[in-house]
Amino acid sequence: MAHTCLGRPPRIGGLHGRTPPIPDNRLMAVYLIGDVQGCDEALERLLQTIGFSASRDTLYVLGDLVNRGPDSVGVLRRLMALDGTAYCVMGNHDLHALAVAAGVRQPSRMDTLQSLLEARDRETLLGWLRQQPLALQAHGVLMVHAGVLPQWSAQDTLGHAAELQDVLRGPEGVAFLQQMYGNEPARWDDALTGLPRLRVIVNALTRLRFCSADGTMEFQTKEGADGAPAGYMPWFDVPARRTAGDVVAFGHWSTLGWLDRTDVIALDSGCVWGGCLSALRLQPGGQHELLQVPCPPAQKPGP
Ligand SMILES: [Mn+2]
Repeated sequence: MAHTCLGRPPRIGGLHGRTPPIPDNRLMAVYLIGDVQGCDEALERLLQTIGFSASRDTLYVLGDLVNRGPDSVGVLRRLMALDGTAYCVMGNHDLHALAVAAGVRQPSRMDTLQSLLEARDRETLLGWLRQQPLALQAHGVLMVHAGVLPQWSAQDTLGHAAELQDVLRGPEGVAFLQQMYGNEPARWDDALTGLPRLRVIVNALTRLRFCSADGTMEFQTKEGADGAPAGYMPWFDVPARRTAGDVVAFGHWSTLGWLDRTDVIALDSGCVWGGCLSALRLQPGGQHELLQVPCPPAQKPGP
């Protein structure tokens, strides 16, 4: 599965390797960045390419900061150092890293978390990761790692994310990480409580790709949008989903690639697979600007 950068040709540097000087008087910029997955060298190169200034610009990173790539420690240290400038949401790989570090989950064959687990500042890095939210709304964009269920408004999404976040940050956090894994229940119901409720929330926010018209989630299929199994569709194409009037940005879906619609922005362009790491510069009222750097493959697709 060879990936190419899917977006429009970058206007600054990037693929063509020509980086014109960034004028000092440029206005503050807001960027969304897709799945970094431990590719710190690519993240550093992307920040250089966009002329990122910590004193002027703001970054939003859409989850899966760690794992699969070679340098999760570097990514976490870099983003931690950008406190107040970079804002992150957690993805499934971030939660998996917390579960493995807590000793409640075995590492999987493709994990590259060992250097994080052995880092001298591991508790600081993991403690910081555990504090990251699962949804954010800023600059008119609702940000999650994977998806939003059709029954949820933007306000509901933030509320449900906060419920989960409170558990993860609290004394029950490790117990939840242990019980987090599982695909059931597959459908949201306002009446859900306890673990089943948290399961649906975590699965929607960090793993969702396809669901049915009634919001039943499907987790087997990892193909692009046209690979929907019978009766299912990409979550953002469910008719009358309650966030249809919002802008929702997400990552997680490398086979979907880069997508810029008026209602959804998808930014996982497969960095860790040898695709690109993408930044989207938000242009309020105008066309967003996509900036990408190509990445060496850190993983081969598994069987
Ligand atoms: Mn993911």
